[in-house]
Amino acid sequence: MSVVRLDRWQTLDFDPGAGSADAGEGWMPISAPGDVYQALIAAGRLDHPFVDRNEATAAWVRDREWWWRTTFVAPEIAADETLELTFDGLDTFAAVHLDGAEIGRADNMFHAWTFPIGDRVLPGRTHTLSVRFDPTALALEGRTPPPAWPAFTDRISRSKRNLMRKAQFGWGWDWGPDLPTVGVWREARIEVRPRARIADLAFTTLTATSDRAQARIELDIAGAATGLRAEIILTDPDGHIVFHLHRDATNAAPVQFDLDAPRLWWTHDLGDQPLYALTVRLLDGDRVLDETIRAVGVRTIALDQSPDPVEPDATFFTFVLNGLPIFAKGACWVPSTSFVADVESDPYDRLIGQMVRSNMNMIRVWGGGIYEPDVFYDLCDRHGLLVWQDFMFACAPYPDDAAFVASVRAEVEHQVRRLRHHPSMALWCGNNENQAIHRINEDVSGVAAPLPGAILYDDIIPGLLADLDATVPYWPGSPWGGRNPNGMKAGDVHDWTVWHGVPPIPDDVMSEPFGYAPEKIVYQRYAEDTARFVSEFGIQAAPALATLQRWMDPADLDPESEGFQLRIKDEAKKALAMIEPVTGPATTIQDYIDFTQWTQSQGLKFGIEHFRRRTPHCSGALIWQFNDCWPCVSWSLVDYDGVEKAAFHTVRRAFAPVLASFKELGHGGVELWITNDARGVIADRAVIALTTLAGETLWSEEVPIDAPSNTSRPVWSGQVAASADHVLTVRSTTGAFEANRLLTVPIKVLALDPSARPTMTARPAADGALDVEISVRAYLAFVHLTSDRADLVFSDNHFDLGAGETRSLRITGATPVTEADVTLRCWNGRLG
Ligand code: BMA
Repeated sequence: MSVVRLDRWQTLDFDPGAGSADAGEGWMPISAPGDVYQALIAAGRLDHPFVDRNEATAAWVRDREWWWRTTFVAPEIAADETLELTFDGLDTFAAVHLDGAEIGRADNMFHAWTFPIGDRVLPGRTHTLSVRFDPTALALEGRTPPPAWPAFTDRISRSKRNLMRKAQFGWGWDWGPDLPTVGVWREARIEVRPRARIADLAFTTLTATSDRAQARIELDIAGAATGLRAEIILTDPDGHIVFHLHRDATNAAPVQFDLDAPRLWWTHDLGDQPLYALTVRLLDGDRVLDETIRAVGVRTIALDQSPDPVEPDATFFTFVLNGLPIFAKGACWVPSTSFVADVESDPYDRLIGQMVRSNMNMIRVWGGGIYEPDVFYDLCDRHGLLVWQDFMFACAPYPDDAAFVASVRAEVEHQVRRLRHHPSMALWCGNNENQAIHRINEDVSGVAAPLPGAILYDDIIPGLLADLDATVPYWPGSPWGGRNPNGMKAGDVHDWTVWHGVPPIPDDVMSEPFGYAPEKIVYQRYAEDTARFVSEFGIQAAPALATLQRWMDPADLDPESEGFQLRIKDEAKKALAMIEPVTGPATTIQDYIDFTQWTQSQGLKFGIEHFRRRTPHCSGALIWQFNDCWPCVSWSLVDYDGVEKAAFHTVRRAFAPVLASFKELGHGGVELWITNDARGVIADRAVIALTTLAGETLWSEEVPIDAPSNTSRPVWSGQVAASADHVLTVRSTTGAFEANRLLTVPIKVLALDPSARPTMTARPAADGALDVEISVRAYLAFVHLTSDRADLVFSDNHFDLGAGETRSLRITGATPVTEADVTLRCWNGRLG
């Protein structure tokens, strides 16, 4: 087996229909994986579209015909071998040419394309390979998308995005720029391959307890002939062989076997992530013809949808890992850059580390982006994060003609075969919001109609999964389940009452009209949510000032400026309505950043605490959205430069395995709840105190805690009158949970001492880190450190401190951190 990687190319654009691989001047070097924006930026033909107001200046790129060309020397092949040209991804409408002759076409960026070329090349000779990418508008000329939906009509009819199997967000989203990519966006190679080969390999855990697991391996050997043998070896994480089999390669029967005392794979909050190595070889005597190695995990995953015995007419939606029901804590993932081919700089490692640090155990790969590369799922396996994987359809009706269905079939088969062995894979989901938006449109128009493309989620995808991966659960859409796809009695819910003003759907019908007046979208409305699993909820916040400064013209650093508005892809008035009751209006850019970040952090804290208190009736809270694809104002917790917003830290605390939270009951009634997602019983004593902001204790009480695993219960109740000068706190006497607090009034009316300032001492720690201690003499809110450096990692940040309290934290960075790198800020009636 030999491989020639095709990573060096040249690219050039032409008028549609006028291009060729040997015409034109000014061919630009480009590597594969890559896209034409990268080539244009490097060649100085395009200013970076993320900088200043440049996005629109790249609009011409999509209307050009793009050619890519490269050369290769054809390798020798033996009689029992073939020569194949494989593109792991072509984006999107492509005609592949070898020495000037077209050898095939592609029209789906979500699966690999392979072309046999053995008969077309001469070993040792240099050949030319070229790919023509047609403008999507030309490729789809004359075709009309299925009737679009009001909110999406404009974008869909302009781009026809739902007619093409191409990343949907690239055409612009309510957090993303309109920058559709073009190019060889995944690895391209020429491979000498044996005619007999390992075509497919599947590993499945059928049952698993700590004593014994049952596993199954399925092998598909193409061109298997008598005399060839298959060898299967499974080694445990210490390298010991736990299963070994030699058999005739023509034997296609699944191999089922037991593992004694298996090392089970868990999410990072519940246990370890042991990975076994599965090696399969195809042997001709001693000669290895083909070999496949996969890291696999032993675990079972199921979705409990049994009736909830406590809440009438409702059913659970609870992930069960190795027999243990879990509360899924996490966020939705969008592509980490608009330039999805940009694998080298993709910050997967950092972002997934941040998810783990924020106590998340599930990540939802949202259906308007891409199927992420292997490295993403490998990291989820290694770090103990479950993956909810949408298929790539979002917020649109889709075609169901034969050609489209065939293309989707090829895509689903490819992706499921690629991803199913990952122990992190927890759910296959048909699409994002297609059924739910369709239903809203039906309700608003009063006209019921079939959902275009429903056959994909109801028939085609589940049909393929029944063959390819029957053990990981399938869910037809997000949200889905029950009488209304977004109803709260069954399945999952996208709770967009807060922010978007989508009315709550207790069961079947919307409970009120749409609207986003401040009182309609206040974050306290999360308390009305009675969902089984909230797979989206979120509030927008601006990124840190330094992030905006890195990308924007200083003249645009004003919330009213046109340049700033270009960074807000949703309606700007929603943020203003959102912050109004909490912080009051923002006039400066710094206010806008602070007020939106504070509101986001307090709103998500409120929501998560509510959802977790509903354990076991609710068993999941996935925030919209974790990350950004460019520097913008969005719902993300981590901005494009990797800087954590205030909410990152409040979410981290609210997602901690053991949570103590206050629930306001109205009329001054308050309860303290303990939510325990950890594996053991929590036995503790909690101290509850009401203090003034100056630090006087009005009363305090100590209560015993005895919280079994996977429970949430009230442990105390009392009366606390709303006051601008009081704060209710709870702390653990054993350190079993993080301290928490309840402010009974919004921050804008909190009677903070305007002269109070936090003080900070800093000293260098090992490896260039900086240890910091922050103290206050009177209560201060929103105490935090900012930095111009995007590489800094704060072990803690963004907290309130009570009178006389001190908080210690560590800051690490790519290079040594000094006190001069950070600025200490707080809210003491104003921000400074
Ligand atoms: C949901 C998502 C996205 C969208 C987000 C914010 O509906 O599925 O499509 O970006 O809300 O509006």
